[in-house]
Amino acid sequence: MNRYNIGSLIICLPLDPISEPAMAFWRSKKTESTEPAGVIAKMVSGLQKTRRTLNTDIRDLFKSQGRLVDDELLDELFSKLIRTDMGTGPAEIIRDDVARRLRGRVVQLEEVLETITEQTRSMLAQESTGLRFADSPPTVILVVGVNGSGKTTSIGKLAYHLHSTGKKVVLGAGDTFRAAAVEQLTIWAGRIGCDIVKGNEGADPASVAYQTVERGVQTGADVVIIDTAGRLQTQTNLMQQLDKIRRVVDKKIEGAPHEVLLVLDATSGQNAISQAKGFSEAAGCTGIILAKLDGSAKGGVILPIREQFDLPVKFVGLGERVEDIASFDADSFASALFAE
Ligand SMILES: Nc1nc2c(ncn2[C@@H]2O[C@H](COP(=O)(O)OP(=O)(O)OP(=O)(O)O)[C@@H](O)[C@H]2O)c(=O)[nH]1
Ligand SMILES: [Mg+2]
Repeated sequence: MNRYNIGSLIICLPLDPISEPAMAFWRSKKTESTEPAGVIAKMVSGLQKTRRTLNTDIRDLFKSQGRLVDDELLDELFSKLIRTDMGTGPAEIIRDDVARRLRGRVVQLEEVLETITEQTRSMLAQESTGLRFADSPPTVILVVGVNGSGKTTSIGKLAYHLHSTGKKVVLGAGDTFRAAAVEQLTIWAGRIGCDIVKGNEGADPASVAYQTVERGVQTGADVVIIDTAGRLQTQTNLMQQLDKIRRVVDKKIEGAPHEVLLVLDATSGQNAISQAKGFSEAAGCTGIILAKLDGSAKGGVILPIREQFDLPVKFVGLGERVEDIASFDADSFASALFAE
């Protein structure tokens, strides 16, 4: 049986300090939420920069006595929305929804925010979140993306949380281009206390991947996570290398890898979209980790990603510490984006 949810893994996360107004928003708007408080709090905290841009901008459009929703306001709202890198498509959908519901009325900021949040929530909704675990362990996860997007750090954070919920994890240092990459993953493995399989510098990444899965099987691991070197989606030979890794892993366990997670850097804004385009098919991606949301004022980029690709966002990266990862939840995300 497939299990899709690792929500419990997140519950144990320590909370970041959250501003009282932000939490008050949650208490008033999200009383129906079934999400653990940890996820909500982390989203609110991680989306601080994006929210600050949006809120200051949108708030500026309203006077204390409210404002008439007319073409002028709708145009201004549109230009504020696209500053978060959500792109024109989603910004148009949100603007048109506000027009449909509120045009011709004098409204307060809160009412517009509520409408926008609701629309964003439905645009972000996705069927599956969490990891897709194999019917019988080990579950094999391959992690891919461009240079510096946050692959190795995301692996460390994910492994830490899986490990802390009692899962036995083996890491594979499949980035054999640089000795430093192997070292970086080795440090994470040491910190977590999990097993790691390394090849020599320059070794075939596919053979490291194979050995890692083999180790996972031999040691009764629950999850095997394989790191890969950063590459551009346009580098055909390197994209083929990912294909080889997948084939080799499938030879060891039929149906593996069970997840191919594409790590996108939220600070790269619209570039993240071309990366998703290039990787999603060529690398057979099954989901996205959107890293560095905490450092980005462009968290809105998640909307075109959800709109254009049939790929669920599985996790969001919210910092560099081991606990700075949260499973993606559309409700929490949308509300955190527009929280006051
Ligand atoms: N603020 C913040 N920084 C992050 C996050 N994830 C990764 N980083 C930082 O981004 C930088 C690159 O992260 P890596 O994990 O090394 O990225 P990578 O994709 O493995 O890089 P290559 O292996 O060189 O392709 C590091 O300085 C990380 O600490 C995040 O969620 N938030
Ligand atoms: Mg790396």
